[in-house]
Amino acid sequence: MHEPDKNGSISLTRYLIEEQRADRIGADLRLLIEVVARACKSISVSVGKGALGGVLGEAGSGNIQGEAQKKLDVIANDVLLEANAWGGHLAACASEEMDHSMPIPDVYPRGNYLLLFDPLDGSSNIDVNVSVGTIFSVLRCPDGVTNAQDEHFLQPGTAQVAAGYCIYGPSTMLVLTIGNGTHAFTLDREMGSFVLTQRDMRVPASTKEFAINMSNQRHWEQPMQDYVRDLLAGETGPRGKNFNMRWIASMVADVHRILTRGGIFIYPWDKKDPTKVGKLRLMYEANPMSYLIEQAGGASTNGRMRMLDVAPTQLHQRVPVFLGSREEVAAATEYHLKHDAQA
Ligand code: P6P
Repeated sequence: MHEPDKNGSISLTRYLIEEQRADRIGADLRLLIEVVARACKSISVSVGKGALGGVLGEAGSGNIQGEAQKKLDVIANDVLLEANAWGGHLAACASEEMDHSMPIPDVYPRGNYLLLFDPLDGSSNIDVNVSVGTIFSVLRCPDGVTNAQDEHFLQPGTAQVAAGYCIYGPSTMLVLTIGNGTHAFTLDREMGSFVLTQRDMRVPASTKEFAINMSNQRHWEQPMQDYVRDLLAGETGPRGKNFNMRWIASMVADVHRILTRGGIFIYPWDKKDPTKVGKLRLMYEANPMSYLIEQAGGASTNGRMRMLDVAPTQLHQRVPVFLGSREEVAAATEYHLKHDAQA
C-alpha cells in the first residue's frame, strides 16, 4: 500500500518503487518511466517559456503525416530521443515526428522495451496558448530481436505494459497506467518532482457531455450522423437527456477532462480524405489513451470493436476513435453496429 511521506505526499519515484516491490513492474520499466517523466519536465519548461523562449511558430520542416512541424514538435522529439538513448532500458523508439522507428545507437546498452510517442500532441494550439501534451506507449521488444524495426512495433493495444500522457496546462500533470489503475501526478516545480494527486481516476459510466469537431458533420458516415442527430435532439429525442459540448482540439486536454469528469471523445472517419481511416493515430495516440481510459473504468472503440484489440498493420496508421464514459461509448458504437447489420 502506498503510504504518504511525512509531508503527506507520494512522489512518482516512490509510487513506482512500491509497484516494483509489489512485483507489478520490473526495475527496467520503472527506470524507463522515470526517464520519460524527466523528459516531460524538460518539455514543460520549454512549453512554459512561450514567446520568451523563442520556441513558438513553425520549424520550417514537415513530418510523415504531411503536417508542418512546430519548433516545439522538434524540440520535444529531440528531448525524448536524447533522454532515452543512453538510459539502457529501450531497444528502439518510434515517434509521430519520425518516418520510421529508430533503434537505440550501438554505443549505448539496449533494453527490452519499445517506446512510442507523440512528443507534442495538439501543437497547433501552442501559438494560441492552449494546453498541449506528450503521449507515450510502452511495448515489450519481441524475444530474440536485437535490432528492432517498424514491424516489431505492430502489436495490439492489449500488449502495452505502460501508457501515459503529460499535459502542459495551468499545471503540468503526468497521467500514467502500468496496468494497475490510472493515476495522476502533478509537477511540484519547487521540488522538481511529480507528486501523486489523483489515485485511481474513475470515468463516470454515463455522461451528458460530448467532444466532437462538428464542422466535419457533412463528411461523416450515416450512423455517425444519426448518433449526433439524436445527441442534439436532447431530452425531446430518443436519448431522453440534454447534452453539452466541449472541443479543445487538443486530444490530451479533451481526454484529461473526460478522465476527470466523464464524457465521450469522438474523432470519426470522414470522407474528406477517404484514404485516411480517421485523423488520429493508433499506435501512439489511440492505444495509450484507450489503455488509460479502460484502466479508469471507461471504454474505447473504433466505432465497431474494442480499440485495444485492433491489429495494427502500419506504424503510423490512423483509426476512428470513440472513447470515454463506457455507457456512452457503447451507445455510439451500437449505432454503427446496427447500421452494419442492416447493410
Ligand atoms: P481538428 C491535434 O492536431 C490532434 O491531433 C488532436 O490532439 C486533436 O484531438 C485533433 O487533432 C483536433 O483535430 O480537426 O479538430 O483540428
